[in-house]
Amino acid sequence: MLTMESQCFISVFNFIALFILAPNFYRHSFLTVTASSARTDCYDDYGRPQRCLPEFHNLAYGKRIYASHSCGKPPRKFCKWQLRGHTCHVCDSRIPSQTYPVKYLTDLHNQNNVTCWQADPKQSRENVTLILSLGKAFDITYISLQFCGPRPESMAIYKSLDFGKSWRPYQFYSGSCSRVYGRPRKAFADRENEQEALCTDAHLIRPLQGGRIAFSTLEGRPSASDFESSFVLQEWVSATDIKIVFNRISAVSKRQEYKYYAVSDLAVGGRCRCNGHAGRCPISRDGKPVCECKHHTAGNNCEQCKAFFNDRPWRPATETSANECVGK
Ligand SMILES: [Ca+2]
Repeated sequence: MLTMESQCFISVFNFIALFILAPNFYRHSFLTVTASSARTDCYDDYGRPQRCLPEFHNLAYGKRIYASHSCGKPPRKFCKWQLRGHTCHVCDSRIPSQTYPVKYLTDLHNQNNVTCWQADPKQSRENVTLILSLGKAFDITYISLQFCGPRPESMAIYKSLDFGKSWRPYQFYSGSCSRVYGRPRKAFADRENEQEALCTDAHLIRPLQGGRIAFSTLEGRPSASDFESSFVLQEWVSATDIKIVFNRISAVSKRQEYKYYAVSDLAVGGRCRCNGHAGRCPISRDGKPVCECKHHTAGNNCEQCKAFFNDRPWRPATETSANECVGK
């Protein structure tokens, strides 16, 4: 079992890796949602209330992911191109060394021992879906996928704010944005519609195999530099569930055994949403995370004042004011 510190290190390490692998990554999202305000103490040394936030984590690490498809039943041959030609193997769920289960998406990502989840090559003509359920609202900074097979030609990321009842698009990736998703190819959102899901083909750099696709929630959003006063973007980064749908595989070969979705690491960077009123978000008895609300606040996300502390309206804490609830 990994300690909290090592998990934290892994998430930070992953994020540094993202900076290296995705040079376009918008650093502001990291600074705004993570580093600049990483204070877990809700009161200062003099007992005065101050904004506090739970720690930043890779929220997918060790979590059970739902996958609509996995290979192995029945056993199926698959092949991959490598530096010295190609190699072929069999995915067979009856033989442990030849399985590619969904747990390999969120295990410890070790470059020297890469473990991959895989869909069946035959299933890759269908839409293949992955879902991460977080159990409560979280503020999401990035979502990234490290591929061990061909990258998808078309892929969409969605988020839910109501535990999977409804989904809203977060980002589209496609070689033909308008034809597949009915959206223009676009790198920046308009100021009038900052919650617009954008579409890009930047993920189709050759070779089409392996590599990482990383989505930063605030990249290309005009108000990202003023995140604290942008209610629209605060809502935009918030999610209870994340869904990834692979719609079309890249054509690395005409043969079926070369066309399959395979991912070695799904990482979702973010922190528990407590509106600046909790520094901790432990797992409750029912297995779901809950904000440990301070500043006389209450609720799943500390989104209301505690009973008898309603002398002024509830507000989220900001960098300059804790906006604590006040009572008699
Ligand atoms: Ca893995």
